[in-house]
Amino acid sequence: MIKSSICELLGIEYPVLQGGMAWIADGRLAAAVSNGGGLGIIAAGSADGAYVREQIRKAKELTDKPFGVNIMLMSPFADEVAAVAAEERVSVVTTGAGNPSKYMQMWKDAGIKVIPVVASVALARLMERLGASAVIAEGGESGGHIGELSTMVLVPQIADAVSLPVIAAGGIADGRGVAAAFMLGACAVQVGTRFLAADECSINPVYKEKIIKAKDLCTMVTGRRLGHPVRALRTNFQREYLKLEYSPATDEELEAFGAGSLRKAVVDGDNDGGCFLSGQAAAMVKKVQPAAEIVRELAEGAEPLLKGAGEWVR
Ligand code: TUI
Repeated sequence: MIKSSICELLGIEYPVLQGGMAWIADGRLAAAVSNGGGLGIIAAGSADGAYVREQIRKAKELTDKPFGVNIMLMSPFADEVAAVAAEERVSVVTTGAGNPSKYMQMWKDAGIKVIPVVASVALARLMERLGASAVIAEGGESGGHIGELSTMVLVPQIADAVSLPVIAAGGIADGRGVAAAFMLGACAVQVGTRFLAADECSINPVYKEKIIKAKDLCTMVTGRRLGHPVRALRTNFQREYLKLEYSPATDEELEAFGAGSLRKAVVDGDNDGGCFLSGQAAAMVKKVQPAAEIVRELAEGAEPLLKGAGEWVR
């Protein structure tokens, strides 16, 4: 059984967090992951406070285990959702796509453990100074909004820079990834893409099938021109978006082209107008299965590898 300081800190059985996937990670998925011994996380994405409160209450009905809420800091509703998380006194808040400094004191006053996603050493250091409980070092293999560095180089640098527990994310989809993350200095992992194929993940079946069928080169990054690089499955829509980025189209035209595309993927499974966010690990996701089974396979898959690591030393 893999145990680390994160298990005691968060009150969970396995050192596995589910990523806060916008439009996707709802109360149902979060509760299923938490019931499976990991930490489920509800994603606020660009939703308003009422939606997030509803999902928190749903999760509370479905589990008595701890779970978290992810605040996407570029959201126009970030202030509102940050307050809802504090009012509802969720166990954990994770943040993404920005610097959460202005909310830290409010969350800490509510007794919430704050775990920001960081994509740089500087932000990790700042978060430690402001009282974060841990940080998530998320590499560019991840789906959705990404930073510059890959998991392999980001995790050890963050682990060297702070004395907080470090949670590795980006490209982790099986026990090998978990074991590797521990070797890089992490004491837990955050996994998104593999949970897209959880039974309890309510995305359109078309999306799940695309993940299961994905091959190694099936993701690509768009959005660099507007300063928000995003990794998604390589579809005709993504190719068209990329073409537009390198055309004389205005920023407004570009934004209009992408508007609503996350919803179209998640809700409608719209092959032509949807943006199917996915990490590079999609090719390692082989089947749809219960979330609890995914949590267990991730943790138990790492055990023999970590135990057997001595084999390399003479
Ligand atoms: O946030 C994510 N992944 C996301 S958010 C999202 S919703 C979205 N919708 C439309 C356009 C863009 C996003 C989909 N996927 N992951 C966490 C993450 N945070 N990755 C990278 C970062 C990050 C990057 C820079 C965090 C902080 C940062 O620095 C901010 C600063 O001011 O220092």
